[in-house]
Amino acid sequence: MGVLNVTPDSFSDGGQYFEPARALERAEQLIAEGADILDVGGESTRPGSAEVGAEEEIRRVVPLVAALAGRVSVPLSVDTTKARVAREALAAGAEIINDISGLRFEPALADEAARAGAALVLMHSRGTRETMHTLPPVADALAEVTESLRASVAEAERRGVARTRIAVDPGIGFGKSQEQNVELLARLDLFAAAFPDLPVLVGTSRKRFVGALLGGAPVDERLHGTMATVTAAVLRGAGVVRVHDVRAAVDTVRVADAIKAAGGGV
Ligand code: HH2
Repeated sequence: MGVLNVTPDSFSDGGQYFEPARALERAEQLIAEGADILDVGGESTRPGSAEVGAEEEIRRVVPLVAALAGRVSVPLSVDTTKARVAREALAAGAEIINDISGLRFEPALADEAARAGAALVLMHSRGTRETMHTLPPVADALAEVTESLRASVAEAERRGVARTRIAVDPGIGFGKSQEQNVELLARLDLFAAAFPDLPVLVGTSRKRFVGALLGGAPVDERLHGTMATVTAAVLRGAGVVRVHDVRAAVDTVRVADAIKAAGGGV
């Protein structure tokens, strides 16, 4: 899954693809590099980022989704927590909604996914937009992530989303300590085993915990570290990896998949 942030302030690519023509060009580049899904985001979730109203998010995301839907063959995902944005994006041709709140912010988002027969990614996070990066970490991250996402999956199904249309994501970097981010990757097989029938999505790309493991590497020096996390995630059961650097990730996943197929997985 290739990331296409059409925001002025995303932590690693903010402002770069805010212009519609640049965004289309970038989308085509990500597909040429081998992305199987594009994830379009109109609101940054990085610590300290500004909240965007539904109108503005729709203005950023929906025309791009409509333009892409007519041009590309890969499924389009929209990274949003808002039911209205989801509705309009699905009407414009998106097929997947990626909700970093796991339906905690606007449970009605699941109604939109259900109505459209869309797929739904439920990511674990805690707290509100304002507090999710500053809450003290819980004692047992794996238990918290698993229990919370069980509730998210149940809510989605209660609102009519078919279980076969749901994927789960432990939400690396969202309200977890440095150690917990590493631990969640190390124990991803246990997380995957808690949802044996659902695909697991993992997003580690260029995140701060990778920089910290590399002694404080800035965002543009986290590529190799990110690919190590992609390898670990694939070997432990991730079915989808959300990345900015698609070219590198495609090669990494191909090799990791081969090692896994030869019995090297967990
Ligand atoms: N991480 C980010 C955003 N959306 N969605 C899922 N499913 N999983 C993730 O780990 C995830 C996500 C944060 O990264 P990014 O989009 O690069 O930055 P920003 O939130 O600043 O736009």
